[in-house]
Amino acid sequence: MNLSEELDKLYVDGEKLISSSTSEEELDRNKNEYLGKKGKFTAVLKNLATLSIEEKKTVGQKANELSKKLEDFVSKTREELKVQVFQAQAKSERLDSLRPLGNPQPGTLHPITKIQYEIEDIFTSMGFEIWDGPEVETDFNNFGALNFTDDHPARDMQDTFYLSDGNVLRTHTSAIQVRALRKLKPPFRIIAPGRVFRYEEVDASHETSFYQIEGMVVGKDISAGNMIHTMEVLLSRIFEREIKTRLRPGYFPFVEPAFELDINCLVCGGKGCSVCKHSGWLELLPCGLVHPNVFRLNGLDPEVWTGFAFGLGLDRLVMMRYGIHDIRYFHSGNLRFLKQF
Ligand code: FA5
Repeated sequence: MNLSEELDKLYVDGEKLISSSTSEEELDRNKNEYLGKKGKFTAVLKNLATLSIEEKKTVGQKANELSKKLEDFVSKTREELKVQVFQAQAKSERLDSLRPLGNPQPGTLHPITKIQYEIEDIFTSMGFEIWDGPEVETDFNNFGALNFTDDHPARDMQDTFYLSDGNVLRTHTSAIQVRALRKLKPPFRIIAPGRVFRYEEVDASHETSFYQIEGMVVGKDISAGNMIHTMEVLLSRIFEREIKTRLRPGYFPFVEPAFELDINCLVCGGKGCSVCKHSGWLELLPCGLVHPNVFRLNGLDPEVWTGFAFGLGLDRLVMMRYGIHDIRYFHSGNLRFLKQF
């Protein structure tokens, strides 16, 4: 066999081996056997030295053509292999959208969210609008506009997280009263649920971050009687049973007179426990008639307008509703706790 015939045979054998490859790795190995530095084509070309100049030219050209042709064949085979691998993968990994999921773990609403939604429904059915405000508030909206003067001792009633820019993490949802008073034209009724923050020592009924629902009604001739009636409607609809409450005088710079509405502890039935600090009663719903200074500070005439406001402690209400004996469960992320609701 002369060199030219040898090249023809090499090509045919090479093509055969290459087309038998079943993976890209195998293809690379087979390609190397023929076209690599130590491959069979290179070996043949080393024998060119033994030929005449004329033959060198024709055989050299042929060797170049055939090795180029084999390169093309390798590329074509590589593309075909890719398609085959993809098709096999697509077949074995097919998504069956109708296959049952096995053991799905659906989420549930957090008990605080659930009761918040219930309270929103109760109040919207009484014609209240739902308001919102930011958790980072100005000192003025959180305190100043609510009749807390700069040196007012009541500022210390709520231990405040101050931010370096002079703003505060709101200590109560009463800051949203201010926003409503400045935006809405009376008469109006709003509730404003939200998260509030205080630098407090944590125990069974105190958290550093908890939830309140603010309520405010502004109109003409609004009385303490209207306020107490609204509180009673709320509590009877939330608890769906007879509950004992008591009204005590309270103190807040933004309402006058101010009241504390306490609820007979439903965790211990009034006998005394860690939630009610063994008193049988729990502070739940401070409220009062809007102080004339609050109207003045927010651009309304106290000779014309009257109103009441309240600030419900939502976490504590939820504790009473479900008999939860420690407020720290709410932020615990404990699934066994959360799945009960
Ligand atoms: C206030 O925050 C007033 N802004 C409420 C108010 C609004 C009064 C409108 C009058 C008119 P107080 O600091 O008492 O008040 O908090 C209100 C309620 O939030 C409490 O009755 C209690 O239920 C709840 N609360 C207070 N501190 C905490 C705490 N650290 N953890 C959980 N709940 C709390």
